[in-house]
Amino acid sequence: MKPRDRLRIAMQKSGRLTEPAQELLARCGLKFRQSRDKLFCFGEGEPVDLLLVRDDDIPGLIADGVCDLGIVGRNVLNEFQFANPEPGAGLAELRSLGFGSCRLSIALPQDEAYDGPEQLNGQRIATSYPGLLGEWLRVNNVDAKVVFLAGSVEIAPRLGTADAICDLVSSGATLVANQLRETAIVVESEAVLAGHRDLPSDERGEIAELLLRRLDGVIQVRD
Ligand code: PRT
Ligand code: ZN
Repeated sequence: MKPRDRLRIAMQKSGRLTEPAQELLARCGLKFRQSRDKLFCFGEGEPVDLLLVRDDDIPGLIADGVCDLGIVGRNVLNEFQFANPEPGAGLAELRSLGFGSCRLSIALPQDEAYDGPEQLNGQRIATSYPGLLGEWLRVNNVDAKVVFLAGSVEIAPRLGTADAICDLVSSGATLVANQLRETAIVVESEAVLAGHRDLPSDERGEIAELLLRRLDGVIQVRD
């Protein structure tokens, strides 16, 4: 890969995190010119560029060195780290950003009582987060079957393909609409700035440090 002298930040192209991430970078004094393909935004002023991608691709792009930093949900970052322990180990949550709050939770059909994790023994749990759920099951000593679904996880119990689900929840309205009840929190999530545990040792590292300082200022003012 060609060496880069400009810092590259990956963020979600279109979704819940897009607008707040753009706003945050603007408050850090960064300005970008959008390219026609909308994949790449060239930074004006500072040597910082943006790559606009699906959120799920962000940890892998950082691990592969295509980007230096990324704005992504902790749920996505941690899932990558559990599913890919080798490249994932080099990644770290550098800052929590205070937006995109949600939780990855286990939910059961509304009419089922819940007395604790052991109740999930032998159950089928549908999720898009097999790494995080697997870790929670291991820590809680539960022997359950993880059923991977890429989307529409909340309908699995009604379809009979799973007994419970493990999915993202914010207001809880989706669970209620699907006659489900939140029973255990696996991860409390929000948007985070992800990057390599060690910042690059060249000019990009210096720019990253400057950005982190500005970010701390912005976060402090907001809190
Ligand atoms: O296209 P791309 O892959 O980039 O987008 P995406 O569809 O995978 O992601 P997107 O935009 O839906 O979410 C991006 C990130 O926002 C997630 O990874 C989380 O970190 C965060 N986030 C915050 C949420 C929610 N809140 C949330 N409520 N992500 C998803 N949801 C879902 C939830 O699973 C439920 O199905 O929204 C639905 C409504 O939630 P309730 O509880 O308010 O009903
Ligand atoms: Zn996604």
